[in-house]
Amino acid sequence: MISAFQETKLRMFYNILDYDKNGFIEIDDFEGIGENICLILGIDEDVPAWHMVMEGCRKVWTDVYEYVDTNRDEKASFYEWLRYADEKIVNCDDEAYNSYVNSVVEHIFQMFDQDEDNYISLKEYLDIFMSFRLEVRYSAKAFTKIDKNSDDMISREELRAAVYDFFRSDDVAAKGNWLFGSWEELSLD
Ligand SMILES: [Ca+2]
Ligand SMILES: [Ca+2]
Ligand SMILES: [Ca+2]
Repeated sequence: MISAFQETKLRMFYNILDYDKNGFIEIDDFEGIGENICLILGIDEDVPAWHMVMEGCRKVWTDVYEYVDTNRDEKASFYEWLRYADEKIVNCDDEAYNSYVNSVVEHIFQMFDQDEDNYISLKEYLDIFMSFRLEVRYSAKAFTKIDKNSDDMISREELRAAVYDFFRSDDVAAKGNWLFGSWEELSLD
C-alpha cells in the first residue's frame, strides 16, 4: 500500500515522465526527454553522446513496460504506473530499492555531471530542471535542501538520500521530497 502523500509524489513523477502531457507514458515521452536533454547539454544530433542519451532514455521505458503496461496498449496510464511503482519501487524489498536508487543516481551523474568532478553543481542541477521541464523557479530552493552539508555541491551520497526519500518517504518534511521541485502545490486528495 502506498500513502496519499507517496501517491502525490508518484503523480508528480508521472507527470514529469509524461513529457508530451497527453495523460499517458509512452516511448515518445522518453524520446522527447532524450532530445531535450541533448538540446540543453549542447549535444549534436547523431554524435555518439547523442545516441547514448537517447538509448539511455528509451531504456527507462523498454526495461519496464512489459510489467507496467498490463493491458498491452503500448502506453501506461497513471494507475498502471502506480501499481508498478507501488510493487517495484516504493514497497519492494530494501535490497531492490537500494539498487533502484543507485541506478537513478548513476544515470543522473552520467548525464548531468558535465565537468566530471563527481558533484552536481547548481548549474548542472539547473540543467536537470530544464531537461525535464521542471519549474526552474524551485531549482535553487530544491538544491539547498538536497545539499545537506551546504558546500554548494550535491555529492552522490546527498543525491542518494534525496532519491531515497523522494520515492519512499512518507514524511512531508523530508528534504528529498524536493528533488524535482515543489510538490506542495499538488493536491493531496
Ligand atoms: Ca505522454
Ligand atoms: Ca559536476
Ligand atoms: Ca553537498
